[in-house]
Amino acid sequence: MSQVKTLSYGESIEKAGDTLSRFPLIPIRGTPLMSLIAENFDSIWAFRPDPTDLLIATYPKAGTTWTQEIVDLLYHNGDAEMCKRAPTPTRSPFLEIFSPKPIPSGLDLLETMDPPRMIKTHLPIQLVPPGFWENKCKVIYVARNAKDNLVSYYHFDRMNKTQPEPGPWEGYIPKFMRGELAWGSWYGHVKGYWEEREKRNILYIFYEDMKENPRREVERIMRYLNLSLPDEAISRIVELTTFKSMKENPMANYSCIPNVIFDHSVSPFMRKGEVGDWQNSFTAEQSQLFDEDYEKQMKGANIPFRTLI
Ligand code: PPS
Repeated sequence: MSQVKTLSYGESIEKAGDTLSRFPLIPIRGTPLMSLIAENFDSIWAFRPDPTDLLIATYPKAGTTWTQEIVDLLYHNGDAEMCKRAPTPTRSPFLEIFSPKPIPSGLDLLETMDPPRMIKTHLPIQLVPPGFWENKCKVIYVARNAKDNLVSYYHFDRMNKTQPEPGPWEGYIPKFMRGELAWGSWYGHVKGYWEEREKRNILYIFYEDMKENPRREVERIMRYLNLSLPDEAISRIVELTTFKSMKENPMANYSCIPNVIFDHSVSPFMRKGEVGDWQNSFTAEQSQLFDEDYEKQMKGANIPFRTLI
């Protein structure tokens, strides 16, 4: 058996130790991606999913982990113990992630699993491997309003020691606006999936809706997956996926990733989980400049984002 399969995810990261660094971004068809992802992009593009596989797609920090947990619980009838069988990135591999060996890549992990698999991606729609569309896989896209998404990404880039240094907050906002962060433009990302949602049967949901009425959104996801769970199982899922429950759940809070990658003392992965937290970071002037640019970049898109609920 290879070393990849005998080490836990966390142990493999500890072993990779010195080879980890803040990887530079390299553009793939105009989208900046971490260098190891860019260098391996051909094998990512060639990935052939099973028709029963589910893709959970998001711009980074839009509610991926939350949705992964909801889906896993739906697949397992709300069985909390079953959903603690492994940490999130093992239960639901990250399609395009490549890290120094012996950390398994997303493709390595997927190879060891039987379908139906729950696959995470941050790729913009034009970079999603064509096999997903050819096999008519279901896709859940989670979108979060730009300002909260940006604040969350800023704190994540501070604590994730494999992504480029975020630098000071005031310089980070224009980088986001110009689409220079890892996985590129938020604006292009949310619009790309929105425009294709009907043609490609994508379930497009919003972080703010999940916060406002989690039960309604859990039921929406359940129906999309053609599942039908009893009321008490749905209530359990809502309870198990509150911010507080997930923050305390070692299999959902990313404490599985050692400090050499995620330094939770800089900023916890489960940071605040709120709508409107952007108001604590943006000055009035920053907010106005951001809004003016937003109007231009989102002109005609008509995506019903809410920055407050
Ligand atoms: S990643 O790294 O892209 O997969 O991150 P992602 O999971 O997409 O986003 C992380 C943010 O989602 C918040 N989060 C939640 N909010 C509400 N309820 C639940 N259950 C929940 N789980 C995760 C997490 O706290 C990050 O947002 P911020 O604003 O930074 O707190």
